[in-house]
Amino acid sequence: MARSYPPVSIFGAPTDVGAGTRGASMGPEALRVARLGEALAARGIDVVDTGDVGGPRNPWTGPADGYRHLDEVVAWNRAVFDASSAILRAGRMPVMLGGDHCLAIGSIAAVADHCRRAGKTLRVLWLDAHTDFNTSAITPSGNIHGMPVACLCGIGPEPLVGMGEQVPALVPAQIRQVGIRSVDQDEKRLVKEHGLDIYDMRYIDEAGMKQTMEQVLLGLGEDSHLHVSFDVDILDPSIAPGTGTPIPGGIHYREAQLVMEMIADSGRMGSLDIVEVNPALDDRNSTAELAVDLVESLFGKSTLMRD
Ligand code: B3U
Ligand code: MN
Ligand code: MN
Repeated sequence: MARSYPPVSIFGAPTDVGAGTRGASMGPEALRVARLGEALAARGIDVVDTGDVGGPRNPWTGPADGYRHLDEVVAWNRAVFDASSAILRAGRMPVMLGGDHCLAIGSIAAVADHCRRAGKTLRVLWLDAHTDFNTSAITPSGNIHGMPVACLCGIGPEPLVGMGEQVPALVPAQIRQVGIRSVDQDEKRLVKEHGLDIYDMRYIDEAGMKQTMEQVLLGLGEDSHLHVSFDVDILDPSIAPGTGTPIPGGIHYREAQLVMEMIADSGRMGSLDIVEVNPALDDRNSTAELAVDLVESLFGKSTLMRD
């Protein structure tokens, strides 16, 4: 049976201010060139592309007090927060095209406020090679794309932690992380301390992706809003080379399709980030094309005749 989807509003946040490698700022255009909007429209979804939000240029300076480009990261996240909030208020599903993963602070803070207003229970599915749970005290890089999950859980600088009305935006029990295989030494201690629910590559290898995703999606109900934050570096670099911090040993094509298909089957996805696509490192836009292929599955396209 075909599932019907709420209307979708795509917007881009073309910046790499949170990253340590330049180029994710070109991600939104790469996803458009790969025909993301057209692919969703072809599935019968009401989709509009509202264009890009704006923000400061990347000054490409070093870290200060443990943060690189903090002011710029705050400005971009405010723009993302405002765009996501407006889309949610209009009763549409925001699809944020990054940009680097620091932008999920703004998108998820907006979703957290929306869920509180709407009486919905928010669950965040963080698809990533990294836990992104660093702080200024323990970061090896100062890059804020390594910190968004900590900021959303209330650990971080005030302007990022207090992006929305609900502070902190999330508690760790709302988050599921899948595909993890790169966690810094002190970050490991912190994720354990805060009890993050992590399905790392070893878990996936042992349990298989079907059981992993059953576990991840357990407990979602009528009143659940599932936010999917899709960092393309969850994918193995052999199939997704166009990303700034590729880590070997990632999930492969069929596993990735199953992740997306099982999320689609849950029927609970209410918002989405697609981040860390870096065309400067890509092989003829193949990573953006793969991301679009996977997002089609996320919106119910099935390899067999189930849709
Ligand atoms: N954990 C490292 C690397 C990193 C995190 N997220 C990305 N890279 N994309 C750091 O710099 O925090
Ligand atoms: Mn990430
Ligand atoms: Mn990552």
